[in-house]
Amino acid sequence: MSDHQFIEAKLWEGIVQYPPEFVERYIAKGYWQGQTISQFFDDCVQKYATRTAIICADCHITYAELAQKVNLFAVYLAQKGYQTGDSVVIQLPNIAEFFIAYFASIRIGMRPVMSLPAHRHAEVSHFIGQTEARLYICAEQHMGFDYRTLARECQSRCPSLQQVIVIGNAAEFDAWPELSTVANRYVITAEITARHVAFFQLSGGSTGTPKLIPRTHDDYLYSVRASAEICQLDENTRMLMVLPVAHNFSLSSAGSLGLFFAGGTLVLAREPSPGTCFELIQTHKVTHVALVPALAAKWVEAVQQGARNIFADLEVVQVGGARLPDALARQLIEDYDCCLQQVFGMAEGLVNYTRYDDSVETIISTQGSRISADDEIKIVDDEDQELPAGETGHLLTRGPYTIRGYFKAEEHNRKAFTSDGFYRTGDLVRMTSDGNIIVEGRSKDQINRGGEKIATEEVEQVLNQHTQVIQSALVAMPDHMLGEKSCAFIQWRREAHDPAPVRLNMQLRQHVQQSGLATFKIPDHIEFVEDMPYTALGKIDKKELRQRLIKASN
Ligand code: AMP
Ligand code: DBH
Repeated sequence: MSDHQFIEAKLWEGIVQYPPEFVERYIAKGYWQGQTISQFFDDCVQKYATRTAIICADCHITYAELAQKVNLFAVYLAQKGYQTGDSVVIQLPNIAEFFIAYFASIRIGMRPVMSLPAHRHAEVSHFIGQTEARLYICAEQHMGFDYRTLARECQSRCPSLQQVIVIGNAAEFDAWPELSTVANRYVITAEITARHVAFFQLSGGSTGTPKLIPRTHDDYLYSVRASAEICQLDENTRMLMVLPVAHNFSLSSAGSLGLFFAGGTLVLAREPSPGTCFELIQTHKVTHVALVPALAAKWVEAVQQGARNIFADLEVVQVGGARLPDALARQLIEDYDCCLQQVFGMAEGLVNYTRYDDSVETIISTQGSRISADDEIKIVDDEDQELPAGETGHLLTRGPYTIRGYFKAEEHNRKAFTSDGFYRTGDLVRMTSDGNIIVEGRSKDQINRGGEKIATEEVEQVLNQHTQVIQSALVAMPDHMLGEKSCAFIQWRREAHDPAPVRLNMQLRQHVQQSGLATFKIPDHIEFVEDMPYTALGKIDKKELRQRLIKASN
């Protein structure tokens, strides 16, 4: 096999490709333009060179300066011996280095994995293991957590990992390189096409481990360009980035990439508190911000308590990631003069937006309509039969920027996709006569904790490993701020030296934390039960458990 064939084979390993007839169609319709993310970035830089791309703390970076840094970091990576097809896990807070690392690694054909700051060693080592990542890039600390401890854990578990780059005090690891000392050489752009996988997004998923989502240059950039247009971003847009930069919403709906496409300025917030963010909005005359409902509720609370009504200052406030309660939507629009846009999306692909010229009622009560006329949407019953218009059912989708399979997950893919390539979103929705989607619930076994997704099975597996747990069931518990929190029902084993459930309660939380799962996966509440309720099929009846919680909260 030649070198080229070898790399080609490696690039497609574990990836489900789009069937040829769809490739042809998406190209013919102009959705897939054959542009790589590196070429896209170069175009942005050429168009907007002297404009400010990023504001991070006191640092203002123009597009040209960003390009220079990206180029130097790409040279550094190439000199370290990284090659096309190598993976890198990037786990950074909202700082400019995220974009340098992202664009530079893509430039040399590496495939970044978009880890979130909340992930811990269980998730990060899984990402490294799945992609055989050679490099992990993190910050020394963020929100009181020391990522070097996480790096040590991953190093001991992941044989593929060769280098860790730490921004800040690197301890025994490599410091982020002083880019001014890197020789300014021309990097040979990787020989990849726009059809190749550019990077891996992540999904909350609903089974064991978070799933890796392979996104190609072509499909991702289509969603970015189309989103920038729908959101009407331009050179005067000043977008505050509050949610984690790596999240699909933040990156592409329309997000930072949409913003760069339009030539606007990105203002990075290190943390999402109203104190920090309201000041940034005022200082930098921010026009756009994207929030999850829980954060929107927190900001409303701050305004109610006397903070300036920031919602009226902004041109657009996007809310997505979890169902925005109609009442909060109405409050934002009617009481706070907010120009609201609902966004219902998924890292697997499909994104829906309410449009600026939709009626107020549409914006309040729906999650918007699809980006593309070629986003195929089916609403089906339990037997995959399409339902009559207006009825609630399972949302299936296929389209020019929706994946055909998770990375290296053959078995899971058979369940998560239909045989003709529709992605089973796990969302229960209905569609209004004018094509807007209303999210009514979900059929996947997942908890949406203020936009952070918890696959219940992943946490249950960990809980079940505790010696005093006979079995466990994690279910959603209504919460007025986060929408949902998690409650673990535990059937427990009484032992001779029985610690009271109070102690066991604490032990179980510690147990989940020590297993290295993201902190948001630690159960918010634990209920001890003598036995579980069962369905007719003998499975734990989670519906009944959820109902108990709702009853208890009334
Ligand atoms: P993920 O697959 O992890 O990227 O998460 C995407 C999921 O988040 C969707 O399938 C929905 O369950 C949920 N989601 C995202 N946006 C919204 C929204 N605006 N309303 C309700 N649920 C949402
Ligand atoms: O929740 C999500 O994953 C999400 C929400 C809004 C998303 O991926 C997106 C927009 O692109």
